[in-house]
Amino acid sequence: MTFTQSLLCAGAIAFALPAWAEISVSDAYARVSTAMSTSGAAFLAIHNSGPEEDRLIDVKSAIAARTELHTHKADANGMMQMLHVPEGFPIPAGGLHLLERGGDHVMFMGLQQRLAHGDTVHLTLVFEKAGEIEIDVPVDLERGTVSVTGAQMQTMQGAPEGMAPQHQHQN
Ligand SMILES: [Cu+2]
Repeated sequence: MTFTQSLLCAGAIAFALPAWAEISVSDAYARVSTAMSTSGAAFLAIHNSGPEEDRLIDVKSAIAARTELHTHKADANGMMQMLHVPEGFPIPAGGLHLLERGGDHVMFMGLQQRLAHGDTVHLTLVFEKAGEIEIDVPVDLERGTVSVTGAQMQTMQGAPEGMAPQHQHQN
């Protein structure tokens, strides 16, 4: 056993599992609607195996002027609009929260590089309790819309004209 492994074992015995170890991310991918897009989005599933709720409160990346937590909401006319959600999203104890097409998502605004299929986006997720978790997100332009909310959004929205141009990304 190495010195580092000994330290890790000692830590695990002395303390309860730290909050960062209870948060995990799966199925992350990012996309842009066209090769020339100046904005894009990332989607992922966040799992919380701990006994307490946590909250995704911010997100950071170096690839865009602004990286924000967004959601979609229907306005009075049934048009889907994207909104910045500064308070973030709760990750329930022993549960998961999905960031998915047509729903909550990570938004890249003012992309400083073109994103192509197969590229990797480095993303920092900031949690209230778990702190910062860094992940590498593959750009996947071939992923279809499979979620129920995504399908509903397509139906309600009809055409993508409902979105402000600087906000537009394909869902
Ligand atoms: Cu958005």
